[in-house]
Amino acid sequence: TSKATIPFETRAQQAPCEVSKLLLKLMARKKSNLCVAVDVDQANDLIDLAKLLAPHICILKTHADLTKNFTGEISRQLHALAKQADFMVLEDRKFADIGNTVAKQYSGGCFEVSRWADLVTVHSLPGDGIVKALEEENAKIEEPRGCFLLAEMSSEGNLITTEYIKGSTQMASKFPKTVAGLVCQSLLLADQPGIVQLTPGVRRGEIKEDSLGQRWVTPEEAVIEKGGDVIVVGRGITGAKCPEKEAKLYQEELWAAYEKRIAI
Ligand code: 5IU
Repeated sequence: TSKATIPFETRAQQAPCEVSKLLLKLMARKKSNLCVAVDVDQANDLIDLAKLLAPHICILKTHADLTKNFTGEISRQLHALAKQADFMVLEDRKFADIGNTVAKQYSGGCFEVSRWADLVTVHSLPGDGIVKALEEENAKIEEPRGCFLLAEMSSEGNLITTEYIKGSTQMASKFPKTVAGLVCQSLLLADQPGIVQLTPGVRRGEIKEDSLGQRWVTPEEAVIEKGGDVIVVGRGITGAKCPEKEAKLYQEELWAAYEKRIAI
């Protein structure tokens, strides 16, 4: 049976990756498969939005490098809020260098990502060393940590091929403790219930693309047709008049789609 029709609670029991297990349990407990991409310019807006959106999300996704004043104090606040309000933090860093460099970018530098992000995104392009680097760094941290490997992208004209996708899924299978899931646009590794599928490019309404190659599908398409477990919504929520109300709408619609999917 495909993982798409197995409830998150059941999948949690079968997940070899600790963060994946915790995430799947969190989603079931909170009835939320919504991840909001909070791509905002100012760190204080990031914290304000995190507080507002907290009840509706399973993951808050950051891009620390596009937010001004993203200091150690901000990351500590975010981390504390995540624990208190029961969500996870995903830094969408898309690491893409050799392992030795990524280890330093992940644990050190100006953001010290491994201190505060439960999860990070990483390109499979450089090969196994990049995941090995994260695995070694994670061994130094007490809290569980994991990553999402990029298998597919939502953007028009991206260079990812079927061979590349296959290579990424094989890499994910090689590091079951560290790889919590895949960022993808279709159901992959359907026989591995612990591999959580993160699907960006989702927006309610009539707008289907932006001027820079992003493509959006509806919440229901993302969950049912593409097999997305955690759905990433950015501007659909952060650009709304009332982000909190909008987040609630997305949460309800996404959860209903998930319930429909597991009933199939
Ligand atoms: N994101 C994508 N597509 C991808 C990957 C990441 O949109 O294939 I990998 C990120 C970029 C942005 C968020 O932070 O997800 C989507 O935001 P919008 O819903 O505003 O397009």
